[in-house]
Amino acid sequence: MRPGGRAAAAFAAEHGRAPDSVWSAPGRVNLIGEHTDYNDGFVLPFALPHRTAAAVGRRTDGVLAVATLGEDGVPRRAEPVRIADLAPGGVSGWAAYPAGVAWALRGEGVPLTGADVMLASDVPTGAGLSSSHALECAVALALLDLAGLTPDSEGSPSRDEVARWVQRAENDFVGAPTGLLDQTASLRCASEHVLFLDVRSGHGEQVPFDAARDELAVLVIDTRASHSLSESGYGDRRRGCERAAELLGVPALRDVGVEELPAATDRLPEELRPLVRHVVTENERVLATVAALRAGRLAEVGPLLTASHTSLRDDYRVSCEELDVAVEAALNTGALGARMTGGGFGGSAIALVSTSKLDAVEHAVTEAYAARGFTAPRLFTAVPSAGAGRED
Ligand code: GAF
Repeated sequence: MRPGGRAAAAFAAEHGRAPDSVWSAPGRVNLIGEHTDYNDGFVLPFALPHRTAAAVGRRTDGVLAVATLGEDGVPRRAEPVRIADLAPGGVSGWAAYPAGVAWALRGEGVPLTGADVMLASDVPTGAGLSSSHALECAVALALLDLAGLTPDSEGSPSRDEVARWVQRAENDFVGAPTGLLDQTASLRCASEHVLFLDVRSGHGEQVPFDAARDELAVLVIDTRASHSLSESGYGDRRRGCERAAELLGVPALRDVGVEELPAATDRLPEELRPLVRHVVTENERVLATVAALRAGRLAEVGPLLTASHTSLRDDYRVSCEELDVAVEAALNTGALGARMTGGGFGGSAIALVSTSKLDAVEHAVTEAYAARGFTAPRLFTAVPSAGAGRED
């Protein structure tokens, strides 16, 4: 059963009544445009078929009571909290994500009278595929629904506003200094398309993406190497970019043109130069990828993906051995391109592979991991799927 059905059934079993509604939101892969979002740049994600569902029922006592369905089908219950008492640092572990969303919505004046929430998910966790944002977006939409608000309809916040609220939950409540890529992807992506998002303006264009038409597939390789954005070097990279922009006298690194790159990097301390080089060239690669997709030349995207990985590995330094081995094994077996996706330091890689070579690439990656004694990777192909929405 899909997460929506499982969440609804578990809610009914737990509370003896049907939920008021069920909302779900997908995880994502980012085709290209990594570590550009907090530099006001360009990203190109698509939604995974994997989703997190939130079944909700109204309460009137101001309490938020959340449970999540384990793989064994047994609900794990978080300590119920009074929404009025929520404050950053007050909730830890997985329960901080739904609590952070309620805290952010409360801060925006959304009237919350309390809620029972049952979560169910098939988004791989800790895989850099945005499971936390899928959870937060599903909870945000479900709580908004209880307050009589449906994003993008008359009198309700837009999906972009909800993305910013979810970002606040993540940054200020959970304590992970992430950008806008993941929430926006989860909320705005559409099936059969990648979302070309200009993070500065919020302008998004749905670009058709049908790899199967060219007998290609996007293979997702979950390295199962640990990935934690709040504890990793993510914040260091982000601060480095902000410092570089300040020294260059621009609002964000987005404002450095590729032709100005040599002169700009000359003006910076040694350690900031590779960060700027990555961000500026990555934005260019997103634009080149979009141009190739618009022209129907999907195969041209392969080398751009690989160049992105090289830049993330050598300049931005957010890759790791497991990601590099996956990318190298895929490329050596004939993938058109491959790269890490998401924040890095573990998590997942993607490879653009001809369908005739899929088995060989999967085998090569699995063998390369076994030879190095790494935990076996999880592999699946993914097509752009629907963004967040109501389940029933
Ligand atoms: C993580 C963050 F959450 C995103 O905001 C983004 O910065 C990404 O890493 C890197 O592109 O997924």
